[in-house]
Amino acid sequence: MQGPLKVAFLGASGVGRTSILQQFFKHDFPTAHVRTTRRSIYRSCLVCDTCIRELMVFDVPPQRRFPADNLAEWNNGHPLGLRTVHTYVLVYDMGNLDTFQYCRSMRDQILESFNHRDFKIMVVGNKVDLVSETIPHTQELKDISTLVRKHWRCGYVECSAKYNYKIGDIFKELMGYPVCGTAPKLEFPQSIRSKNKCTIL
Ligand SMILES: Nc1nc2c(ncn2[C@@H]2O[C@H](COP(=O)(O)OP(=O)(O)OP(=O)(O)O)[C@@H](O)[C@H]2O)c(=O)[nH]1
Ligand SMILES: [Mg+2]
Repeated sequence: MQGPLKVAFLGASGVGRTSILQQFFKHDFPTAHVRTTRRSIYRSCLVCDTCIRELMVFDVPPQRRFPADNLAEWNNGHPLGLRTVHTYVLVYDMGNLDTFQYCRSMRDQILESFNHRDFKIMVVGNKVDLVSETIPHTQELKDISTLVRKHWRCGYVECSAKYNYKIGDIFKELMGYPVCGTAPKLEFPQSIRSKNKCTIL
C-alpha cells in the first residue's frame, strides 16, 4: 500500500471547509460558524474498486500567503505541512463569488512556489444550495466552471455541505475518478465486497 494521500483544504474564511470535512468524516453539519484557528487533521481509509488509500486531510486556517519555499513554511513558527501535500482543494462559496478570488490567488502562488508539478489542484464550489435559493446560476458561475475545468484543467465539484450534496464526489475526484465521467458510487457502509464502489473505512 502507498503512503497516505495528503490533502490540504484551503479557502477564504467561512466558505465551508470545516463543514465539508465534518460532513464527510463525521456525518455532521455544524450550523454555527466556528473559525478554524489551528490545523486539524482528518484521517481515514478510502476504498475505490481495488484501490485502497490512506487519506490524511488538513483543515487549515485561511492563509494570507502560500509559503513560497520550505524556509517560509518553517519560519512562521507553526509549519502546516502545506508544501508536502499531494492535492490542494481550493474551496469557494457559491453564494459569495468574491471568495473565488482567494482560490485564484492561492493557485497562482502554489504554481509559482514550486519548480515541479508533482501535485494536483482541484476546486470546490460549496453552498450550491444558496445559488438556487437566493441567486440564479449566473454567467459568472458558468465562467468559473469553464475556467477551472478547461483552462486550469483541474477537477471541479459544486456541492453543499449543508445538504450533504455531492460531498462524496470531492473524495472520488481526490481518488482519481473524475466525477463527470462514470465514477463508481462513493458510499459510507463498511462493506467493501461489491465491485465498482468507493467506500470510506
Ligand atoms: N447554506 C449553507 N451554509 C453552509 C454550507 N457549508 C457551510 N455553511 C455555513 O457556513 C458557515 C461557515 O462554515 P465553516 O465550515 O465554519 O467554514 P470554514 O471555511 O471552515 O471557515 P473558517 O474556518 O472560519 O475559515 C457556517 O455557518 C456553516 O453552517 C452549505 O453548504 N450551505
Ligand atoms: Mg473552518
